Amino acid sequence: MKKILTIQDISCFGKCSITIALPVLSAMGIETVILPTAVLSTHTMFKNFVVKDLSDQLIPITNHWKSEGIRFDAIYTGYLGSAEEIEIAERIFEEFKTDDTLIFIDPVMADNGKLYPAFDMEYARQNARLCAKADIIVPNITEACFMTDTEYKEEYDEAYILTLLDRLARLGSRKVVLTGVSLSEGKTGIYGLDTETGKTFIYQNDRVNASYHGTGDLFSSVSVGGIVRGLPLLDSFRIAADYTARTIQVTQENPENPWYGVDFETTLPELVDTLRK
Ligand code: PXL
Repeated sequence: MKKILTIQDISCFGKCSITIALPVLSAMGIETVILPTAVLSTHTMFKNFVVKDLSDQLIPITNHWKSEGIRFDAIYTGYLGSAEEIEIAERIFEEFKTDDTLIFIDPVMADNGKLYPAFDMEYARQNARLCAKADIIVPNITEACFMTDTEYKEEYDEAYILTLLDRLARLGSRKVVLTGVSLSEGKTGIYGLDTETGKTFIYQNDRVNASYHGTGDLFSSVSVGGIVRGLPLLDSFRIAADYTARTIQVTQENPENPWYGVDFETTLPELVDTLRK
């Protein structure tokens, strides 16, 4: 069975990071190994959350895995929480990367033009350094701007996206994929660049007018799951984008109107059906 190691926090309540990656990747038929960087009572959009940092546990845990000869087909990082955890993630890549290990980085730190509460510019610079170690990075436009010192724009054209892709490519990842790119009214999607061939790729789906926490984690989990299952890159991103949009739509229709996370539990069987086709 394919194995993915995912390194991110556990937000006990709120549906994001590991509480999305683990169920989604498992449902996709992938053995999912978790390395929790911290335990939070909720994700950071709630007030008064409490956190237990687990940085000092990460190397002892991975040393044990190393001694057991455990290997991974991919390592997927998301929300890391501190500069120290970024450094530890780098060390883990060095320890576990083989020619067949995909390094997939979602440099979770910002959205809508702003850094998340826990982060500053130094963290953005560290994340940019981490991205050099990746095969694939999937920042949103805000994260790309922070990592490349580019002005954030709410309204932009294709030339702006191509400039961002070019600057991201210079960070060193083999493939760079911008998420949340909207190039026409009512559409959103991804715009990617393969830095080895110079070829760009694009997928746009219908935009659902709502934003929820954890949708980036959902998109990344399905994308890396598809790639590790052996699907072509663009098919993986297409399935992930469609599934994320569908899940937002279903969440919006839920009369309980959950604000803190998406109803991926409702749509997971549809994802599994899609993969069977
Ligand atoms: O969904 C990204 C994410 C993951 N983990 C924590 C977060 C966030 C976004 O804010 O707060 C703890």
